[in-house]
Amino acid sequence: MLGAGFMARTHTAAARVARADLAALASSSPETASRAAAELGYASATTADELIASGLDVVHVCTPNPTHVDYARAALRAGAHVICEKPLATSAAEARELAAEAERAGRPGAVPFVYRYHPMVREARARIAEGEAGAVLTISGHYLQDWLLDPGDDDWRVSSESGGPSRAFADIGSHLVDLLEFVSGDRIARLAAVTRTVHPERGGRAVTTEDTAALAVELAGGGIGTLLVSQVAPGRKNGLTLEIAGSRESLRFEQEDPERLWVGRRGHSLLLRRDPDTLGADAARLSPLPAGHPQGYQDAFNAFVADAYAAAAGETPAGLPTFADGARAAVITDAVLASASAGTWVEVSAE
Ligand code: SOE
Repeated sequence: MLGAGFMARTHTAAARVARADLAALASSSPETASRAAAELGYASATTADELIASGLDVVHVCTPNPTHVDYARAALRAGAHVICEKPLATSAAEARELAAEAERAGRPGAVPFVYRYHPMVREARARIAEGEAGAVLTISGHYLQDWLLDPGDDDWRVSSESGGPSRAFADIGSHLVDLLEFVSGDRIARLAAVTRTVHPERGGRAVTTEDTAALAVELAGGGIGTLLVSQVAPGRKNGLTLEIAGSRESLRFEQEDPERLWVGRRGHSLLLRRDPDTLGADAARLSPLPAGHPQGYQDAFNAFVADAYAAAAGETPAGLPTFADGARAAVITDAVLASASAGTWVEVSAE
């Protein structure tokens, strides 16, 4: 494990469920590493270089964004399977290079776009893939949080040096566009974005990264949509919502209420609840608990890590987000920044 923050804890809990041998943890200082290793149950605390050189099967990269590429590449070259937090890189070019190298190494990596692992997301995806929902006409989505609402709120992601040029979009917009493309089976072909930095100063430093982003998108398949991303939306903690209107049904998924999927129809609408006995195979596979026993964020994370380990062992689990998907989100992030700065629509490369 590289890192000792919230994501390191979440990955570790999932690694335990997958019966990983928690070999070593490294962090920004020896003190933090020793404390976190003891708290989370790693056998040793070490430095990043030693950890990578020690020949582990899997390395989890949960460090600040600009360090992802160097650590992931070094771990890959040392022979490890790498699970790297998003954004995979702070530019599309670097993310693509890393994804290509991982592909060549035969270890395509994994990026925790974990909302894919909610069973009701798989149900929505299956309804579109199997034609039940019809052709995708419109998409509306938002991802709203409030943890950076006040000018006094600060974090390493706020500074472009320690977080990268995009903040709100790279941090949470990336999840939203990954989910949109995963569920719809379609791709964003063009977009127009507006971004705002609501607080130009935080912690005595000038802020250049965005607090909010609003997008209009066109899909390759002809559908159109709007997306809103904010880290300054009062009362919204982790409000990711995706609504897709097909020509026969609408589908609405809310991350904070992940046991349900709204299926809108002109005649009568349905509110489906997660029930492995009645859902499709993909949704049922991700339902270790029976109906009526709510699953949530950590369950999705556990399922993601289990699949990433299965891929490391040579299996091909359905819907595992790889470095290629991390690179795709980085391509869209670059397009958002380019569009916002030029004030025009931009084409989003298909790769
Ligand atoms: C903070 O914005 C954060 O922890 C993101 O970094 C995660 O990706 C998201 O899942 C929850 O919010």
